[in-house]
Amino acid sequence: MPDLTLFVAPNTCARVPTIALEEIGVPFETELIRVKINQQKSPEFLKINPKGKVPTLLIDGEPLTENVAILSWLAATYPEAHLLPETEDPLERVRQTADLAFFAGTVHPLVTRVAMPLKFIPDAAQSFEIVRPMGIEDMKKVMQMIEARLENGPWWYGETWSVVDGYLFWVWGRITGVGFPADEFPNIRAHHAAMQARPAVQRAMAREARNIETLKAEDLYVAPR
Ligand SMILES: N[C@@H](CCC(=O)N[C@@H](CS)C(=O)NCC(=O)O)C(=O)O
Repeated sequence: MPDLTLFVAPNTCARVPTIALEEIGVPFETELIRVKINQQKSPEFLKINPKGKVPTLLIDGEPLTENVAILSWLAATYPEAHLLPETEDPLERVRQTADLAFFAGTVHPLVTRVAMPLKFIPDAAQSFEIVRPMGIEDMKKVMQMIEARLENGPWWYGETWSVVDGYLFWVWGRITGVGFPADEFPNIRAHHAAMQARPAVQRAMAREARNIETLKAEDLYVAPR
């Protein structure tokens, strides 16, 4: 059994592989990165992940980066956890990769615009009055597509839960936490509630809550706003 350590920070997309690991039920450690002091850009961390990002998964001490890769590796290494629907068909398999890539490559950058507009324009008024509202409008179009897909839910793959649902869970929590209008999306709201009821998700969120407490005690917590 490989030794697994996941570098994480609260409220980030590292929540997705944390959920995946909790669903698998394998022992793993999380290593907290202190984003407020840019620990992800420290020389020590850049030796592990030169991109300076979480999540980063150490597998027997060797780093694997990028959510798409981490989640795909976990799904392939622990097939009994059914992180992705079983298939022998190469086309179906890459369609699953496309779904993960959609969240990583299309949805995640929109999350950044909605949730962290100061990354685009350091002026607070412009960030919150221009960048965020424009991001919300673009995000609505993506969420309308997801809302329609979940008509055949409750999950992304219908009756079958997958780690793609973990990705949607992180996105929805992140954007609604900063004012994205949830009312127009009843299927996604139901999806979120169903995710919150999963014991593995509760364990992942409890890990995150402990990390938030650690950061607060060090005065290093950056609350979403
Ligand atoms: N393409 C990467 C993106 C990872 C990413 O953007 N992580 C953010 C947190 S959600 C991060 O580490 N931000 C810190 C920084 O950019 O300094 C993936 O999908 O894993």
